[in-house]
Amino acid sequence: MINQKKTVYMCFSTDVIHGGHTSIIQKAAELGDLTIGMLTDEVVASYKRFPILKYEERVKILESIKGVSRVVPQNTLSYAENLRKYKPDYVVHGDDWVTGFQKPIRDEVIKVLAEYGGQLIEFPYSTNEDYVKLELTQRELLSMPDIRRGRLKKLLAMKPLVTALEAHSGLTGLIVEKTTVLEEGKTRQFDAMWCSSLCDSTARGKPDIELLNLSTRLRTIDEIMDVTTKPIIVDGDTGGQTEHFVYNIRTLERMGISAVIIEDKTGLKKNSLFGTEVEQTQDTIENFSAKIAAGKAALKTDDFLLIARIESLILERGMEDALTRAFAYVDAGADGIMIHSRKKDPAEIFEFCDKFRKKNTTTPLVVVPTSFNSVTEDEFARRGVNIVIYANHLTRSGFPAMKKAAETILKHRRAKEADDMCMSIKEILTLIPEEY
Ligand code: SPV
Ligand code: MG
Repeated sequence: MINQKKTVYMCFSTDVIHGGHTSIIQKAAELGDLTIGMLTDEVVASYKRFPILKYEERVKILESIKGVSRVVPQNTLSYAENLRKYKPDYVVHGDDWVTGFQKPIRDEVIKVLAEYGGQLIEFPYSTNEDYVKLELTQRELLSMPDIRRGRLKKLLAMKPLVTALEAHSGLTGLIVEKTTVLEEGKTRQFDAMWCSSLCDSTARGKPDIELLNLSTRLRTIDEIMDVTTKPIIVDGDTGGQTEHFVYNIRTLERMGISAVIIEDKTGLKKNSLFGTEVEQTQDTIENFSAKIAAGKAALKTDDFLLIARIESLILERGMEDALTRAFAYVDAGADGIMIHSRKKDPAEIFEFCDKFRKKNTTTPLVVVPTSFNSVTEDEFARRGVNIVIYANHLTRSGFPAMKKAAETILKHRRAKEADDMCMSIKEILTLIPEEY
């Protein structure tokens, strides 16, 4: 019997409504007046996948479903805030969260409901193959160039700070795509992938001196794109000759990459983390600005970002030079500025950010904290940084592990002793599930 006095709460994130959703909504509505907590775009993007439809659109869809009284925002995966605010008699959910990564969320719901005598009602979760296929189709859609490309820009508008982790193969791409941690009712994932020149070169056993040609770099990127949906930022080295760069930037844009970062060096490029230990030449402001302007003019969409990377601090040319270049590159059309440093102490990075932000409050700022790695993301955000790139950590963590396994087998002349260092055969066989 319908009991209008009771109140019911459910949480939704979905942008693809199917019969499974409407059927649980009907069951919930039979228990009383139904409020839906709709997860905001930022939460959905950090726990599941980037929402195809924006929050406002998803709210409109849910509001139009029979049995839904109102839709309110839910700002975290945790229900606690909304439960304490609305004090529903019942929370309704499928029983699929009894185990798995949502279990802590469920435990907290039970605890908060107990504070005022509310009740959790769980209905059996039915997996319908068609619904699973529908979700897979949405994911595939997210990997399509036109949809993937604009996502970095959207994320920058949605979040104060976007994080990217290095990927140099399909497998490392999957790690960036899928790694999730749940902490205090919040999930965290990396927002984007960084296709590093250092890591792509290293994976191929080559030095990071702009030796890999574009076709080789594109092969890696294509391999990553094939199995992921997150936006990709490409390390474009110096961008090469301007006459070539105008073609190459269009290729990157057409592939569905979201941004390229080019550095203001010229001649034989060496990795920045060598600093002044090796000979490196910085481009003139005029030349590099002309390259930026030409690159921007070649683009066909508004979605793709051309980010200019300043090497003045790396090459010890001073703060004034770095700032002068930053403002010149923005004037030339750069969509973002990356400031690099190889000092452990973040003082010069902070000084640059503070001084840049005094004059420019909008252009996205990018940092690569390989050396100044003690700074937290919150601190970077406070300094006005918008993108943090962890540029080489899968390569640097994977290589020592592989080397150790190789040495252990050699030493013992058998593989038994290396087994503890390895994932099980069962795990490796099922690590990549067949999806077709
Ligand atoms: C890369 O990852 O290739 C970079 C960043 O360009 S750095 O290695 O710090 O120069
Ligand atoms: Mg590089």
